[in-house]
Amino acid sequence: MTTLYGWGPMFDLPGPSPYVMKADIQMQMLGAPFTRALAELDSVAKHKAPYVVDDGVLIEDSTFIRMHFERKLGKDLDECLTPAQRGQAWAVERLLEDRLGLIMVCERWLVDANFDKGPSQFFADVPEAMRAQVISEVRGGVAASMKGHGIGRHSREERMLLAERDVGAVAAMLGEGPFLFGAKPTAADAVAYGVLAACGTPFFSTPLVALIDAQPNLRPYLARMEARFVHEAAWPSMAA
Ligand SMILES: N[C@@H](CCC(=O)N[C@@H](CS)C(=O)NCC(=O)O)C(=O)O
Repeated sequence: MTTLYGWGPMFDLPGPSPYVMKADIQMQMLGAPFTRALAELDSVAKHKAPYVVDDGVLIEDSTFIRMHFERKLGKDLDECLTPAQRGQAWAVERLLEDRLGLIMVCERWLVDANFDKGPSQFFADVPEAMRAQVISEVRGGVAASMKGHGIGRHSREERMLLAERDVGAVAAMLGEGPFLFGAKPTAADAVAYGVLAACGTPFFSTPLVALIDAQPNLRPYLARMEARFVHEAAWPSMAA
């Protein structure tokens, strides 16, 4: 039995986490049968979602989840790619997850209005008497980690200059598609969907939305990925 742990629909998205959406889509691409359950971060060492329990074995981190199922099922999500395309796929994944994704985190966590309508919901179960203190500590931790990475040291305007280049690079790679490397979706499409959808949700007030809209091929691409891979009803209710 295989269970993917994460979160279901939030923020007008199939889920709040690009990494959970990526793992979900990649497991579908691999044909791995699985059920979905709400993450309990305190129960896992890395304290992050997604994680999977596969026949009693815990796998943490979306990339290790992909590797585990590729190995187990004897499949390769990038089998149709040339060696050069494999390199490009890995590079675009890193750009999306390790740069654009962090800019998206800054927009959600460091901009007060976005935090209040978005990530603050994660603390709804914290007793009211301690909620403000817990929020302040966790938000402070996110701000510190963004500073430590370096992205948090830029102004919001500077981050958007970088994001514009990132979004433009992915859109240029996609071209007429229909997927990043042609007719068949590959692992990088799952990553691109997760991060670009998270940047483009109109739920948040962020210049990232306009950057996505400025690329005429991106919304149709996201819609194509959704038509194939998004099954919102399959997550348990967040209130359960
Ligand atoms: N490298 C990880 C990143 C996962 C990640 O950052 N997950 C976030 C949600 S988007 C999380 O669980 N954060 C909780 C925490 O840091 O305490 C992966 O690819 O799975």
